[in-house]
Amino acid sequence: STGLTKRVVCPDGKNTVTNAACCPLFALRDDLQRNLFNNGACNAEAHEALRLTFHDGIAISNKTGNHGGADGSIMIFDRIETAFHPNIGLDEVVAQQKPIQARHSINPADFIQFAGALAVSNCPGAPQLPFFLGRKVATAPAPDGLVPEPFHTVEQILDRFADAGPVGFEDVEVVWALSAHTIAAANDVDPNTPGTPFDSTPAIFDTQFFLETQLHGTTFTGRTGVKGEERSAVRGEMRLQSDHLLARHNRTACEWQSFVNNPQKLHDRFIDAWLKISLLGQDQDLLTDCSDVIPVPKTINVQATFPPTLSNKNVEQACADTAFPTLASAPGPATAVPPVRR
Ligand code: HEB
Ligand code: CA
Repeated sequence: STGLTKRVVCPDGKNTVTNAACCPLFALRDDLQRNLFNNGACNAEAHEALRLTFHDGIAISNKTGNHGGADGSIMIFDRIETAFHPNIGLDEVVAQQKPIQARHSINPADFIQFAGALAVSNCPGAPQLPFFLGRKVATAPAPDGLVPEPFHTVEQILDRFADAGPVGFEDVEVVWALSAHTIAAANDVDPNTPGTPFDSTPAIFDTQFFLETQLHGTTFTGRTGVKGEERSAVRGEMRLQSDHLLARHNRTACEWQSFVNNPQKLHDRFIDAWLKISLLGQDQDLLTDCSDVIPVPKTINVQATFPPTLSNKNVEQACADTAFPTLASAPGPATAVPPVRR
């Protein structure tokens, strides 16, 4: 081997790829960037595209023979699946994405995962996610009950992930996958306060989510007593009960804490966990690696920082093995995190 990868020039005359089968993805990429992601932004639609990859992929169960997974069923049978409670809000996302899928030669299963990988690349600090082309598509909708809910217990959530696919997910992999909530907001948990983010930096793929969920909660941004919600430490932010509990449970707390101020680990593990989700129910060996169509995200150089007025003394230490890292606090008085606007 020469150590060099051969590249082919696509029919468009400007893009090069390692596999010619990936060439049509450039036109799709441009279409998505322009017409869904507001010219390559880490916007609400980008966040939602990532959420959709998870809700399509995770709907597979070892108990019932591993049918489904990342097979596009949530888009093909959208009237059925977007009516499932945990998929609340995804009807709008599918409605936005479907016409774009329809005008390109890509099936819904590949489209969902491609849009998600592209979406993440728009968020500064994110890893470049891999994308594989050639999924087989769903012939039936997924059954209800396979997508985790924010009011589920840690045991329920870990059991569900362990049951997803023939191999399933280990406890630590569930934590890795939840890095996604660093670029996320809730629209429907409390519909009175749409766009309430899970960390103070929903447009940046940083480690603030893991830090901020470990702080003592003091406030609800919207209503009090919403099912699946816990107090957050920062005004304007939402803490899901599931994230709160995973940050504190003895099966997951040390892994959770290990991501705080560790962007390299965040990258490496999120690539692994997300790739696994994106291939659930599929055979990777039958797919074509088109990862080189996904742009390299902008890099960031930030230290994890306690929000203004908060510090190490506000940490609810849950990992028994290792102390929480000592970090600086952002200066000034407490401020509210603004909502993510659509
Ligand atoms: Fe998630 C969001 C839950 C996992 C991604 N989440 C979200 C929400 C909820 C949840 C409730 C909100 C919705 C509304 O809108 O309201 N998750 C959850 C749970 C779990 C999860 C329970 C398990 C534990 N995620 C996850 C994963 C992923 C995700 C794994 C991927 C990978 N999410 C997500 C995102 C978001 C969410 C991206 C955001 C969206 C927006 O922003 O819109
Ligand atoms: Ca963030």
